Amino acid sequence: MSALSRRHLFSAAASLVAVAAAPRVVFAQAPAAPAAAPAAAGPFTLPPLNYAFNALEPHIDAKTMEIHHDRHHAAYVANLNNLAKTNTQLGVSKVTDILGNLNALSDDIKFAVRNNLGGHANHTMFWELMAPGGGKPEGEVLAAIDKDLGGMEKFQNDFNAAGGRQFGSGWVFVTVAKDGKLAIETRPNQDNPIMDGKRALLGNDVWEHAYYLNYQNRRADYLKAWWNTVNWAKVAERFAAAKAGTLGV
Ligand code: MN3
Repeated sequence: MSALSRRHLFSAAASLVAVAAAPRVVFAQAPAAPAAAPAAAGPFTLPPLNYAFNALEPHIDAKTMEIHHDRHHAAYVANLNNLAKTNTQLGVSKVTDILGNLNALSDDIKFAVRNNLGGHANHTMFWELMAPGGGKPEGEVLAAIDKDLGGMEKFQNDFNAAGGRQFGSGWVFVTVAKDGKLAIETRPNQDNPIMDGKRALLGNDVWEHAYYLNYQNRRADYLKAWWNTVNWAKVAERFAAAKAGTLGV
């Protein structure tokens, strides 16, 4: 081999190394991306958990939290970013506006947006609604629970029963009307009350992926234990925002 071809070979090999190394450099500069679910390029991002995967134990185990957040929720986000490549308005409009007017979407993406943007909204709310240590409702939220839902004990029993009755996958919510009135309502799949002009004050995920590793078929036990994780300070914030008309997802 001549000196010239060796130089060519070396130069070609160096280019290959540079190309192969490029994505790794990008990853190294994005430490916020969870290892199990690299952030897809696009307008939608997976919100980070504000606590460790094991922070809600023994009520929700670390493995369930990790798979639920890093794989299930990440998949909704990745699907949305794929949809946004050819439907750029998706990444521009407010999530609440899109979910509140799904019929404005073209038929070829309506179903996928309903499921994936609904899932993104539901889970974004869900992670924030939980915190280690939980707490107790007080003030205006407690007063509304007493007035509209018959007090904490009846409310929790009715909420758990509604979650238990939801056939297959879905969510159990407390919806809040514009005048602040509360109601317990369920939705199938990843539907969210925004889709029919209401807002969720709080909600629990009763898909099997939310509890099956630890509770298997005992959804009732999961529903009962979940109350130990509820971040009531966040619920109070959502209640005030709902009444002010500024509540996000
Ligand atoms: Mn889920």
